[in-house]
Amino acid sequence: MLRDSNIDYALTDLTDRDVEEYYQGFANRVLWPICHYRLDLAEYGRREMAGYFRVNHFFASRLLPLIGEDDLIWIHDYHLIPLAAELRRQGVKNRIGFFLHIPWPAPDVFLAMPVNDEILTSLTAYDVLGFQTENDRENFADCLLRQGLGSRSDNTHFTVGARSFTARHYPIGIETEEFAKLAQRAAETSLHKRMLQSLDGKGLIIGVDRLDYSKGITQRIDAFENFLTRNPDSQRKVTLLQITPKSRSEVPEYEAMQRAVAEQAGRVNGALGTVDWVPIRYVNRSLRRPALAGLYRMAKLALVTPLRDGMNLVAKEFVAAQSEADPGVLLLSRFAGAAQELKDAVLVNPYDVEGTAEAVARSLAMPLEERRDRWKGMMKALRGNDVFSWCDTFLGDLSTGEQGAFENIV
Ligand code: GDG
Repeated sequence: MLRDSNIDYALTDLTDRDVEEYYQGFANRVLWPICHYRLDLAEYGRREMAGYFRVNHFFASRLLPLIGEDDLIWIHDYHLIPLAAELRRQGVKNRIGFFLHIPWPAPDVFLAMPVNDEILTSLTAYDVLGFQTENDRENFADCLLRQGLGSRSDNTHFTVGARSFTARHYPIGIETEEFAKLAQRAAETSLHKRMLQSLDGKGLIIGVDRLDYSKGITQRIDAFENFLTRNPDSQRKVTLLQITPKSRSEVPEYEAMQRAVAEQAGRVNGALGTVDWVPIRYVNRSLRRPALAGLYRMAKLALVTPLRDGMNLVAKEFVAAQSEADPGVLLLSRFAGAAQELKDAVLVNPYDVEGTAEAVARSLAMPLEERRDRWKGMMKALRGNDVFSWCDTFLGDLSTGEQGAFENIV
């Protein structure tokens, strides 16, 4: 057990086999691609599927002795979908909620996954299911009903046998005010001054994403190249800083992508760069949070163009980091959950490289008044739903309702 201020962390070890089958295997080579509409990348293996359920069973048995009678249990994300069903089997009657941070795909995609019934049935062991957007909740409901695994009395209430549960959307927020203050303070640091100096008057465009195929990084670089080629006057006037910390390097698709993005950035820089101007600065490692906040604030434009994203917190952080007097523009994929709330962003289809390039040109030329109007609209949304209200709303829903045994899972 590890204690940090008022939080106790219970830690447990996994074997190499567990990590390979459960985490790298089923979670990241089946569920992640399926939920991001990449059927082509999903690799099903019986061993990995069994590993996923086995490790969730193991987590449940480790958690069991720590659960108090009145505890609310809130489980997060796709690695842990079967955890409630495992806890129910071991006799837990507490209220249990689940929040899915990633998208829930359309039924034709989800139902292509071999163990889709087991995954859907496991979800019915929860009392409250949370999704990022209404679209995700509706996709989930369509899957459940299409498979005949439950019935629905209204938008949010579902019944499966003797049990009922609710499924709602709870768009996740950020610490809006704290992030804004962090960005304001960052403008005073020496890193910030050095960065400004190195830009030498050129406009900064920023992209920040974990290295992941769902984030649309290669399409974005194509769009930026297209923008520079069609707008030669902008060459030498802007620089794209793409910050892309490595992630999941043990999974082959990620390793290949690491090479592909570095080569692509190198090719664009070779083709368009000059002795004193580099179009793309590509940083393949993580920055400290205050530094990141300061860079967001310095940027005239953020390119947040995932092909599919549950929410995308970078979009929200970028907006919160802007100065009211001279805010930058957010160019946002309509396939990010954040697009449902940030309607004042410049919304793009990231698959449309030329359309995105045109939107870059429009955003860079946007008059101050329009930038301020859009920013105000987006800040209103971020203040109205920050991470604290997200948490309170979910836990409020989880704490109201009956405790009950789960009878359908055998
Ligand atoms: C999943 C869902 C959903 C990134 N680079 C650095 C850094 N970051 C931070 C960002 C942001 C976070 O990582 C990334 O969050 P996202 O939401 O953009 O994306 P995922 O990691 O894929 O998160 C997503 C999210 O869960 C929450 O529900 O929005 O849809 O996929 O906070 O700032 N932080 C630091 N240095 C970096 O270089 N310090």
